Amino acid sequence: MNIKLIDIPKIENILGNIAVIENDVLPFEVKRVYYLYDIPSSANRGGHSHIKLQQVLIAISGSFDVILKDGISEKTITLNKPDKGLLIRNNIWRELENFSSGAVCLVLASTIYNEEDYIRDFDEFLKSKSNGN
Ligand code: T46
Repeated sequence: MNIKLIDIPKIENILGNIAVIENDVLPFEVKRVYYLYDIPSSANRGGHSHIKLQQVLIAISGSFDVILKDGISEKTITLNKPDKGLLIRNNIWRELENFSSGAVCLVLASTIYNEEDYIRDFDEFLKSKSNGN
């Protein structure tokens, strides 16, 4: 599956750590940064794929599960470390669930927001995969 866990370089210190993301850490130029916060533990987010957008998800605080589907296989990745980024390439279905209290999901995205880039229907997603996407 076209996903990867990225190690974010960090400077460790007994007074607290610093994680630094410069352009060479990511395989794309960041065009947008957003974050999900105040998320009820029962929430299911995501439930879509992107046609072109690639992004990296980081659990800046707390933890949550990311369920990934590429039309053939399925993987669940638990994000719970601020120095690990989950790279999700385009044409991968994602669902986010099991948010801990205080979880914050930081997202670094390769494009600005465009609703036309979303596929929000799973059957449509499967159809697009069978068409070679
Ligand atoms: C993803 C997960 C992790 C905007 O207007 N601008 C934005 O940049 C975003 C991200 C969303 N929106 C609007 C669109 C919807 O009306 O906010 C509403 C909720 O967005 P969405 O349903 O896409 O939210 P999530 O949490 O399901 O998904 C978001 C990202 O869209 C998605 O790419 O992977 O976070």
